[in-house]
Amino acid sequence: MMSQFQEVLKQSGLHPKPAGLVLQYGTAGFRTNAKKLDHIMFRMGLLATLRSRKTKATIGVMVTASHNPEEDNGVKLIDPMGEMVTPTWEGYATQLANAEQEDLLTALKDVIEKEAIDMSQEADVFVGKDTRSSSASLSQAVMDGVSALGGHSKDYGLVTTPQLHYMVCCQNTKGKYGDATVEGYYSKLYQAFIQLTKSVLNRTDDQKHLSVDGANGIGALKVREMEAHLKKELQISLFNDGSKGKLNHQCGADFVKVQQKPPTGVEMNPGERCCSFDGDADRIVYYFIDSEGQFHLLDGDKIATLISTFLKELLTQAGVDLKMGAVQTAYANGSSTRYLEDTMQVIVRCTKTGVKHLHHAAQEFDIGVYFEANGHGTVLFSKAAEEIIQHLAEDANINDERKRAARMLQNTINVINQTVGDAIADMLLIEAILAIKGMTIQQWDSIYSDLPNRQLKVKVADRRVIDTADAERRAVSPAGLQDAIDSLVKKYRKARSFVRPSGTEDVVRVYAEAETQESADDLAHKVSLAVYRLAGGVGGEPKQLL
Ligand code: G16
Repeated sequence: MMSQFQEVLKQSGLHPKPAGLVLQYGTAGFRTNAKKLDHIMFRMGLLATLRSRKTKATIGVMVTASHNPEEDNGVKLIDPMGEMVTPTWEGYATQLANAEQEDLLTALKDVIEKEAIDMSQEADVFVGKDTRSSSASLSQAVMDGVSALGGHSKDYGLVTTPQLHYMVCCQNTKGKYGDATVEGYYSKLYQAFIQLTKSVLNRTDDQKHLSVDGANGIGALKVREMEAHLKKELQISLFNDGSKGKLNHQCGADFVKVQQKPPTGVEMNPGERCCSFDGDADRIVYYFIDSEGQFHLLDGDKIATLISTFLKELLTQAGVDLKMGAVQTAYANGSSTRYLEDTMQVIVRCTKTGVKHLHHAAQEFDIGVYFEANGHGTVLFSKAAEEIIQHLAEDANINDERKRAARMLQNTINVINQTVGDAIADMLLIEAILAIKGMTIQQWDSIYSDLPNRQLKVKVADRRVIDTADAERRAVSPAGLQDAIDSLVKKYRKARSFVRPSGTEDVVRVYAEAETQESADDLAHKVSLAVYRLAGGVGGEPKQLL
């Protein structure tokens, strides 16, 4: 053990922490300019090794800054079942990240002591990275941290974030969830997709065609890899494949969702289905332009509605009574919440932003459909629900309709990545649902109409001055901010607005929705000004949208 600590001391000198730099484990791990992250990566390698010893399982470390610009990077830690690490360990991550160089060993020993970790235990860490130019050396720093503490790392190289979550889960369930290889991942997903769509006769090439914006990132590489498996049952035109454009620049799911316009670099014909991935392929949004050239976005809320409708119909056909719920955040469009609750009679929960929160809430249902409006989401099936469905699919005494529905539910379970939101898996599920229901993207879009909305960002000196409550729907500090928002909201019809500090970028996010786009834009602008004035805005007052 002594020599492990000596090795940590020696190696940490090669990954020094800039004195005084303080970073927080945010919505999805650490995230900032890549130049500030070398020591963080080394230390997360140390922490993942401890977590592996504590849980006696394989832990994942994904080097990515997802939707952020190319210059940034970040790290997401993955727990044994493929879920996010627990809040206590997020706290340790922050503690280790911020210990000054000379205090690192003390901070490390503190975690070992608090968690009573047996340092002679084996430790295994899976490491993956996105396509950012900084990712290679940063993932090496993670592996240096693992080896300094005597752990073993397995380098998966370039993978999407959800692929690494999947590998970790497969490894720790001893193959029950699938093979812990990229090939195993494709094979599980495409087999389920082919099973789901095989009963749909006479699909035209148009119906099988989908344009994918790969955000110039890892998702593009992986779509290419998977394409051959799909046997032309899905014909993909891939744009923004990274061959020329910059990662996430004017493209990708975040750009499309926030700007509410098509990405650059994608050829779009009226009525054609298109989708965008984000920088690490854990988010997806769909969209199309109509014959008048108008842009229509089908975001995470519309995806959740489509999937919930499909599952509910299958459950009815299969004749099983399982408790289904939907989980959203404050960003969910008011129309989507009303549709799910009033029309579909589905229980809806609202949590704080961050899939870790949604995932947790979704576990309370037999079937939990969780999606953030930004397109990050998946579906969770409880173990009991999976067993009921499996029994039914194998039951010789039920009629054909019930059996068919039960088998479809089984294949739906297999095409979904239950460990985390996954753009590729979600895309296959959505394509299968549209094919099975014989639905066009226009028909899907018309399930309900979104309330016009707007998202803005405000720069403040320290975004931590904003504190929120009620799943981020109310600001409790700074004083006067919520009152200002309340009195602004009253001036518009069907209006709602909230603000929250981002956990991935150094900004405060502002959301507003209202009956008209003009009102939503105006409200978002006025709330931004209130944030600027009351929360210490910097860099010039937010400008009115044109
Ligand atoms: C991450 C999280 C998402 C979250 C998003 C934005 O996404 O995984 O759950 O919605 O950040 O978070 P914030 O508003 O706090 O900046 P990704 O795709 O960037 O990893």
